[in-house]
Amino acid sequence: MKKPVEIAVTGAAGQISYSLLFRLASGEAFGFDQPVILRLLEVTPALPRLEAVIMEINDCAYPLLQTIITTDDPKVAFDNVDYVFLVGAKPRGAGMKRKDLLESNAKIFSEQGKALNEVAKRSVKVLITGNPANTNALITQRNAPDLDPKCFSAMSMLDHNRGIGQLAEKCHVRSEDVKNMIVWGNHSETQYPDLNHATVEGKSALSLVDEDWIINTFIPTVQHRGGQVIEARNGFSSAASAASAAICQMRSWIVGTEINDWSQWISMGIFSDGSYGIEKGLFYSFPVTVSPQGEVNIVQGLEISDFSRKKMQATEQELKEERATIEHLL
Ligand code: NAX
Repeated sequence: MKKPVEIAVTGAAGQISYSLLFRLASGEAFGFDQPVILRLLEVTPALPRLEAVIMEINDCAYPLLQTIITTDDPKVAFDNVDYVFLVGAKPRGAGMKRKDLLESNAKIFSEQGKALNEVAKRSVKVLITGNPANTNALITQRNAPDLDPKCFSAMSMLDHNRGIGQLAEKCHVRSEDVKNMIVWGNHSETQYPDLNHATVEGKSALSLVDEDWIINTFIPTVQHRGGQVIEARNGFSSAASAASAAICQMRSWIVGTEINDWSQWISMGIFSDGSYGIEKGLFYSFPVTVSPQGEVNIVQGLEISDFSRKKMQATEQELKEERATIEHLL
């Protein structure tokens, strides 16, 4: 029997976690021979609601699940932890300005960054899903100066998978026939889903779909998909697909992209090293490959058109503006 891995999830009583926790406990994310310990963080008023989720997890009798720890203290949740899903965040309330949302989440993620810095394993992998995910990743990382910036990534996998889904549907193929999708930039409506390097059954995507569809249908559909889901679900945001994407991104980060069925490249919001002229230190979504040892490498040498360059710069600019809003908390 392998030694258990310790997995922390924040926002554990929320919508995304209601899908995520069961899949983590079943072995889907870390392997069907890998025992797990779940360390669940919630705000104090939500702890009773979390108890209901735990009752249901226990009722599944998952063989790999060793222990569940629940807490409202980040230092308890992150103690010696191997993997962290930062899902919990404050939602945008009615009439709330984006600046206020950024600030209130910045406080949450700076506290959690400090706790990770103090108590997490030095090899920890932290996936930030709570919005605004890229800027929350920046805040978490900057508040954890003793951890390697490579320990952090912001979730782009949902946008990446949305792009694959749209292209597969358009070309009447299975999602596994689509390779080398890219989402550049911020997890927001400025993100740039890029088909210039994508292939469908080995053929260039550009030879199968026309420019008008890419510009007027594909790009806006992927950019605004989150809003469409909220409208269709009467105000509730994507949950099961977000949990699925979190598992895809974390699993790819652990086992590497070579053995993935769904893509050779994935998109990850990572600490920019300056590739493609993107400012160093921003958490920006790049196309990456991951080695079987978990080393993330930005795909280099891609030809970037003028159209793409403008889109990549617009989403970079938004990230700089978000950073300026919360600069005092870094
Ligand atoms: P919910 O509002 O259902 O759940 C959030 C949970 O977080 C709540 O139970 C709340 O009590 C908890 N929470 C708040 N502050 C906390 C803190 N300081 N410590 C621990 N827990 C805390 O939201 P849900 O639908 O689960 O979405 C969670 C986050 O994911 C949101 O910020 C949402 O915008 C974001 N998303 C990100 C996506 C991405 O691709 N990066 C896509 C889906 C989703 O929109």
